[in-house]
Amino acid sequence: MKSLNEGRRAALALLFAFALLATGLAGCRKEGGGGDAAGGGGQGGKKMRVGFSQTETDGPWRIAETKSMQDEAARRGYELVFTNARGDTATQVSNLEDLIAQRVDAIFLAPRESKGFEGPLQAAKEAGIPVILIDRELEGPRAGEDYVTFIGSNFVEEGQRAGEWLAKQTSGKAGIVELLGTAGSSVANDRHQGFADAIKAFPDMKIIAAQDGNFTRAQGQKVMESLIQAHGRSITAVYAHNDEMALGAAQALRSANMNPGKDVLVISVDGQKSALEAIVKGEMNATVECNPRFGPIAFDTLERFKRGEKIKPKIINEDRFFDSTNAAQFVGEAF
Ligand code: GYE
Repeated sequence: MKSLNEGRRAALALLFAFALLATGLAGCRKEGGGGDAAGGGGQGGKKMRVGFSQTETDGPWRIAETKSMQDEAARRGYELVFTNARGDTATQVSNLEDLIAQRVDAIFLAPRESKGFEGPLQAAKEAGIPVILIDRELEGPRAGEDYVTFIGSNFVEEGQRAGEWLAKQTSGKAGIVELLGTAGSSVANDRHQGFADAIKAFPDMKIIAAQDGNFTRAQGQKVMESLIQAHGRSITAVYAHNDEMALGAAQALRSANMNPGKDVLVISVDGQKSALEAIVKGEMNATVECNPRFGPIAFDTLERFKRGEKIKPKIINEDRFFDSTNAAQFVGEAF
């Protein structure tokens, strides 16, 4: 009996010691400023450090994406280590190597191109750093194996919606200039594919020329100027893979006295404020939304992953469609 009592006492003492330790730890966490509720508090109260590898910072879409990630990190008490690849895939690979060497707790990656990231993904895996893809996809590496998941839009569907809209507006007859996004990006491939599929059934819808405008306004304008020289009035529609290129093309059309929005229909993707304004003015016709505000869903997903929840291989954003019927209504909330 005696020895049993002694055993009980020892067990109680142990429990008490654990309880003390637990309250002590909880106190520590609060001091760290993060804590479980905020999500940013790591073990021992340290702020979680999360890397964000951005492709470039040009244009409203990238600016809105970066801001959304920074705002959400701050709101939840994370430290966001931001890197900018300045539109160069090799730079982005070395940015990732730096983030891994710094031992960040997780990485959000917006990959410029769909290939060439096998090395850093492998290194991240070996270092035990989870990687979440946002906004663009990779070809080859597998979700749940080489990275956690992809969060973004369905780019094939965006292209399809643009193609279907144009087919309807033109009753299946158009001479189309297609301005392509960054060569080698999953977005450019998929937005082209979806559009091509949608117009396939219309023999009088022809892509007269498809050229790389690298998602920038300046390049969109320049490419459009030379295509106007080459094809003139046989161009009746422009499909641009993003609004910036569409706005550049609209400028080139105006300079050539070809009315964008009227003589030449202009449709693109993104839904940025200046595009919606152009639609309201009748200088552009429509844009398929591609939401750049990744912060909340990106951090939610990271926190779910950290809690051990099962994460789907793809998390697809719902996108809207803007044209003259609703652009004015949404211009205020656009980026
Ligand atoms: O449409 C474009 C940006 O990767 C989905 O890249 C993104 C695209 C977006 O530069 O404007």
